[in-house]
This record gives sequence, C-alpha cells and structure tokens, in this order.
Amino acid sequence: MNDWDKLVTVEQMEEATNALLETGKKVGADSWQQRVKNQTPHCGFGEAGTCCRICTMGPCRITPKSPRGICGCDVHGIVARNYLRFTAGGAATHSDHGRSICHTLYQAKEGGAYQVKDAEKLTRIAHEWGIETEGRDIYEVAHEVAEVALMEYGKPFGVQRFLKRAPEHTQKLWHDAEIEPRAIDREVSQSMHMTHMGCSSLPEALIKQSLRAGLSDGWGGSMCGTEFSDVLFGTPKPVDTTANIGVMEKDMVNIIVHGHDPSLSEMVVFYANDPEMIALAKEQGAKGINVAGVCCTGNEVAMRKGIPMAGNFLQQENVVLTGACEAIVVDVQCIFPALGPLSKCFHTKFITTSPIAQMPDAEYMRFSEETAAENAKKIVRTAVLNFKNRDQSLVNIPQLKSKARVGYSVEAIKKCLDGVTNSHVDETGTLKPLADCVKSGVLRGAVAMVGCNNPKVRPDYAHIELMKKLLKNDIIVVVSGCSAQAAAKAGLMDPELAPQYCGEGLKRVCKLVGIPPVLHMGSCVDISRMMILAADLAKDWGINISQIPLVGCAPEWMSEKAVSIGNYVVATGIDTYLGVDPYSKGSTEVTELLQGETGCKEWVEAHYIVDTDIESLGDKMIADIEAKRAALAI
Ligand code: MSK
Repeated sequence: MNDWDKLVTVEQMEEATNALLETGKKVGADSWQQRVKNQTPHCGFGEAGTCCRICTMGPCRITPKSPRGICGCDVHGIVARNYLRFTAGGAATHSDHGRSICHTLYQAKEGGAYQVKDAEKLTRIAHEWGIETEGRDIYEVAHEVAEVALMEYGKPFGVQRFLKRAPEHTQKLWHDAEIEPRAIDREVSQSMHMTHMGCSSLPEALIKQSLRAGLSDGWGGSMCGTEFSDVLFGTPKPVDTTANIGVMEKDMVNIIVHGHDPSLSEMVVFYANDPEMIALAKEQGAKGINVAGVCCTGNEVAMRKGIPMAGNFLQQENVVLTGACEAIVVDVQCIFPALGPLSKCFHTKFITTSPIAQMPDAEYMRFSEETAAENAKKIVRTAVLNFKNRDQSLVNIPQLKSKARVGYSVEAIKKCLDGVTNSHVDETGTLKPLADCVKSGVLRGAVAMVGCNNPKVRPDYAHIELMKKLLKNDIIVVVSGCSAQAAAKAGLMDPELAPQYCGEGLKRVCKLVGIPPVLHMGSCVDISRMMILAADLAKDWGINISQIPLVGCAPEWMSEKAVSIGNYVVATGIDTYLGVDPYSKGSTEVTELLQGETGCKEWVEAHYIVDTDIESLGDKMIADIEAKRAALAI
C-alpha cells in the first residue's frame, strides 16, 4: 500500500533493491553492487587523471619519480588532455542524439509515423533562422529547418546559430575568450586533434577547448535535440504521472523503454495503445500493456505522455529483477551491457535497436525512422507474446510508487507564471514574475540539479538530501536526467506532498502557481532548456547570467556527457557544484583553471566547486546564492 503523505526514503528504496537482489541470487544473476566490489579499489592514476595512453610509447603514469611521460608531457598537460577527451566524448554523444532528431524531423510528413506536433515552435525557430514560412506547407518548412540544423554540424564557416539566444554580455565573453563553438562536429574533431600525440599540452588551451566543445553541445547539438523533439512530439506541459519501481504492473505486459532518443519510445508507446496489441495481450492472459521508462527515455515520455518512470540509472537492473519485465527496449546511452546476461536469468527480452548501441546477449531489432511504425509494432508484439513465458514464482514488484507532476519546459514555466500574474506580453511570455520573487526574497534563488547516479555516492541520497535542504531554504530546484527521477521517486514532484518540505516563501509560491517545488525539465539533452531559462531570466531581469542567484549541481554524475554538460553550464556563467571529482585532481594547474579564481572564472565568470561531502556541498551552494544576492543588494 502507498502512503501518499510521506516522502519515499532512500532507505525504503534500498530495502526494495535488497529484496530484488535476493531474487537475483536465486537465478544466479550478477549485479552492479557485486561488480563494484570486484572493481574496488579503483586505479589511483586513473582517478587522478595522471595516466596517459594516447600513444603506444607508454602507457605513461606520472609519479614523483617519473614527472614526465616519454614524450616529455608533464602532469598538467596529461590531466588537461584527458579532461578534453572526456568532454569530447560527451559532446559527441549528446550532439549525435540531436542529429538523429534532426533526421527524424526531416522524415516527418502529413499522415506519416512522425508529424509536426508543435507548428508554432517550428515557425518560431524558422523565423529565428531567417527561413521563409509565409504561405508554405508546414512540412516544407520542417524539412528546410531540419537541413539547416544538420548543416550546423559541419558548416565550414561561422558559429552556432543558437548562440544568439544568449544575452549579449555572454556572447561577448564567448567571443573574447575565443570559445564560440563553430560547427558541432568540428569542435569534437578539433578536441581529438588537439589531444593527439604531439599537439597541445598547454592546460589553458585544452581547458578552453573543453568549454568550447561543451558549448557546441549545450548551445548546439543538445539544443537541436530538445527543440526538434518538441516540434515532433510536442513541447512538454504539466502532466501527472507516477514514479519508482512500483509502477510495474503484476497483471500486465510490462515494456520498459530505456536510453535517450524519443523517436523509438514515442512509437513504442503509440503501439502499446493499439487496440490490436491490447487484444493480443488479453489473449495471452494479461490485463493490458504497461509501458514505463528508465533513464532519459523515461523522462522524455513522462514529460510528453505521462508515462510512469520505473527508475533511474542504477535501477535499470531492478526492473528486470522484478521478474515481471517482458521486454527492456533500449536505444542509446547509459545502458548497462549487464542487461544482456541478466535478462537471460529471467524471461525478459533485452531488445537493442540502434547500430550505435549493440550488445551481446541481446535481440537486435534495428529501428530506423523510415520504418519506425513496423519496427515498433514488431517490438511491442514480441513483448506481448513473451508474457506467457513469465515465471510467476519469481515475480516481486516492490510497492514503492510516488505521484509526480512533470513537464516543465521553459514555455510551460512561463505559462504557469502568466496564469498567476496575467502579465502575458507576447507569444513567448516572460520570466519577470520569477525575477520579482527572487528580488523580493520570497525565493532566495534557484539550483539546477542534474546528472546521473554513481556507486561512488550512495545512490539517490545526494540528490534527495540536497533537494530537501535547498527547499527548506526557499531555493527552488529545477532538475533533469536521473536527478529528476530521484526527485520523482521520492515524492518531491508531488504538488500536494512536497510543499510541506519547503520554507514559507517557496511554499507560498508553489501554492500560488500550482507547481511542485522541484520542476522536471526533462532529459540530459534538455539541460539546454535550463540554459534558455537562465538566458531569458537574465534578459528579463536586466543583469548578467553570472549575477543571478542560481547555481548548477551534479552530485552523483558519472558520464562523459556530464562533463560536457558541466563545461557548457560553467561557460554559460553558472557556478557548478560536483559531488564526484572529474579525474582532474592530479594537476594543480588544471584544478586551478577549473575551480580557482583564474581560468574559467576569468573567462566566463563561473567555475566548478568539487566537494564529495554532500552536506558541505549544499552549504556552499546556499552560501554562493546568498553571496550573489548580497552583490545585487537584494
Ligand atoms: S540518463 S547521462 S545516467 S542523467 Fe540521461 Fe541518467 Fe546520467 Fe545517463
């Protein structure tokens, strides 16, 4: 039974996981918990970033006795090169996701599998890019916009088009620091070139390129991913859903969608609602079909369709361990290869769909935009027909489930504010009421909390405890990625329940605007939404982004994408707090450039703060927000 009046605690989640691991033991399943033990202690050189394997003269490891690699590169050059390569991996990944969305937009047609759902947004972007819309068919416009967007990846001249959305001051900082991203692929490619043996070893140059590659992601590839997903599948608006492992249904066919790209999951959701498929499920003895999401694919379909979220990154194995998962259907990124062997311990079909994420022990059902409908239908059918193979004696669905209101795109946030103040000024709205709340002190500020889970941090604990601390201090929290799911699982997105954990000011704002105190802004690529939010807030307020009482935070991050994100958040002028070190502590110079008062702070008016003590990380964020308020004399 659910107790809707209380937050779900991390202890309850851990208890549920332990029960699932017991089932796993019965069937000989491996687990990430066990693999962490096998991998501990971790390599100290890797953790400090002081191992170089860029050429085959080494690998070289820097120690007091061997302060330089064979080529003569010192520890600062090695750490900075590793950091840039890490960033390039993340920027490439996000941006390639964005590219596939552009291709999907190019495939959109009237009556086709993919259609334009938000024509207003498409028209707005077309105008922004100088593309004619007057008297043209919407699909003709869509195809031209998609082509222009695809050119952003490889254009020979100029910088990213979306940079113009930033305040002029920010654009000038980027220009002066020579970090305006040019073609998206060029920044990734140049990062690999700069870090090749015998190229850059100057930390300043490598860290600046890290910011530039990050910006090519956040204000380039990721922004394309977000904007054109909205055009295709609808710009999110508030919708109620549920979260946590208890969203799996014991009498239904459970299909889990996992990964990042909504092109697949949208189609799976569509066919799971097909009367023919539901009838087939009933023939198999199920009551129907339940689709639930994991990781950012989960966020995408939750935000637009209210599909329940079964869990975040470190819960992906849990969905299989319930014994009630007919299929786990994955696209790209953050998918454990462990799901293959794990699924073999149960009846679960582990279905990979992308040439980019192929894994052993999986059923590969290639999905492409051109044949999306038939591919998705086949996947749903496969899951439905697998229901009869379920071993009921292994079924255990922990009854943990929270209510959550999700779907806070920038457009939706502005609309909520409009509803309260009747201050609607134009088609895109204004953030002035939000600025007024912060100026008056009713809200002290905001934190953008993002990122993954990482076994180095007690899973979800840092996210949830930090959020609770911020809410108590009247700081509103906007979230995305696995951080968003942590909040949803705990109940911090329940507009009825969560305000009781807030300070008086935030509680009043939530009541007045009808929002939860933690706003779900989407998936990892949707951190680009947060950049727009910060940019628009600075413009509406008339100050620089770095002056807003706003900080970024990734307390449990783990992936290359997160480093790329961190770089564009910092480069946008937002101090960013990390709970996991980015393999840079081996170099005092790189640490200074990223975290000190020189380097990033001088170039873009923001820097990183790394603290693995979560309590003190939270205290520092609050102090930073209060210092920004004091500087504004508010
Ligand atoms: S899914 S990158 S574990 S947020 Fe976007 Fe979660 Fe991190 Fe993947």
